[in-house]
Amino acid sequence: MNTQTLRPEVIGGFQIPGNYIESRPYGGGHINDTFVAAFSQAGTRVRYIFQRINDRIFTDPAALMDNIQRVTGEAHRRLVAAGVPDASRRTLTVLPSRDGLPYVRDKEGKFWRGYLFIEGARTYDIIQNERQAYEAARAFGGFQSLVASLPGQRLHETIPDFHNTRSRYERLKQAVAADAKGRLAGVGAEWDFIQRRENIVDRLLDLSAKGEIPERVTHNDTKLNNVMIDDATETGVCVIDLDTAMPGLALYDFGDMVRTATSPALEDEPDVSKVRMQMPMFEALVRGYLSEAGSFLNEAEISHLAFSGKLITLEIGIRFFTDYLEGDVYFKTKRPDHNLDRLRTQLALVKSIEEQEDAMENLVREVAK
Ligand code: ADP
Ligand code: GN1
Ligand code: MG
Repeated sequence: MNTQTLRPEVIGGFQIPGNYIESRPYGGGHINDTFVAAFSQAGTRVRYIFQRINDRIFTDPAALMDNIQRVTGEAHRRLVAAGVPDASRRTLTVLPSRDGLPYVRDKEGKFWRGYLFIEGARTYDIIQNERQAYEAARAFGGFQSLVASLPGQRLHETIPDFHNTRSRYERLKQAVAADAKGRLAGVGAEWDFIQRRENIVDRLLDLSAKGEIPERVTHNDTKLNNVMIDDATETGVCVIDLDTAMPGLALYDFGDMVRTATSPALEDEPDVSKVRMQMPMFEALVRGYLSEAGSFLNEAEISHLAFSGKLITLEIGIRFFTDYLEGDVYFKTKRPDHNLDRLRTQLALVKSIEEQEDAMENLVREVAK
């Protein structure tokens, strides 16, 4: 639940024509507080999204919004240049404040941003069919393609070492050693499972250090529910949640799609027997992603697509585990063992991927030919 409300002083700080009608909390993200607000513009009801940026997690919200403005501005320019008629529905549009800034600050100094509301589309927490998997992956690949040659300085790192799996592992080790909430006794099997896989945490970092896989502008949070799917055409219309759009590896983005769009179970499903990597969904992800990204990815990237799914699933499992041991201070939780349930689904998915990894790799080779 949002603990915040959207106050008039915040709404009034944005340049929006017409009259404010109403607002309510919206969406189910783990980090920010999101609201939808309706305005009357000469009799037409128009909606906007407002978000309070979590400044405990994003310590430099102005730099973050600078990234988002640059990325969405570039995407919009490229879409218009390509003759796409509905460019403002294909990328987020940041609302300017009355001072011309990409955010408004409230009385407590908290940062709020506004976006045009993408109408006629929605996000999904569970993948419904192969078509959706294809479309979601195509949209995230398309996003990488749109920002591939972003002009100007390197983007700010809004969270340093965000996908540094080694440092995520080391932080978990510290949380295990501290066992601040006395929770370790109940999760020994999970800790063993992760320790047995320490040998994979450096693999992409090593390839990157050797220059075999390049740094790119990536999204870094390519959950299925961060892409809006059109209600009528079922195409992936717009990639959202750009807080972590920054320098990264293309494989982090593909890996998080495998994590969130191949299993028929929710990320926090308490019954882990429902969790599994479904090959038809994986195939659709590979085809959709390569339809956009195939032209710029190198061979090392393509040959690690299957591996990236396993790695990122393990990495996010490590993060849920760390948060569980530290007392649920990072991810929003709705029940006492919420992070534990999340941890267990991730490990079940890693296991399912391992059981099918050879077949996944063969499939990538076939499709990439
Ligand atoms: P979080 O970082 O908390 O996950 P998101 O940016 O993903 O927040 O937004 C939460 C939800 O709000 C999304 O899943 C989506 O349903 C909705 N949403 C976000 N931005 C828009 C938008 N511009 N238009 C319509 N819906 C949006
Ligand atoms: C968070 O904001 P949201 O819910 O899209 C998290 C991601 C995790 C994800 C796990 C900034 O994403 O890194 O993969 O939860 N975002 C941040 O569901 O930490
Ligand atoms: Mg989100």
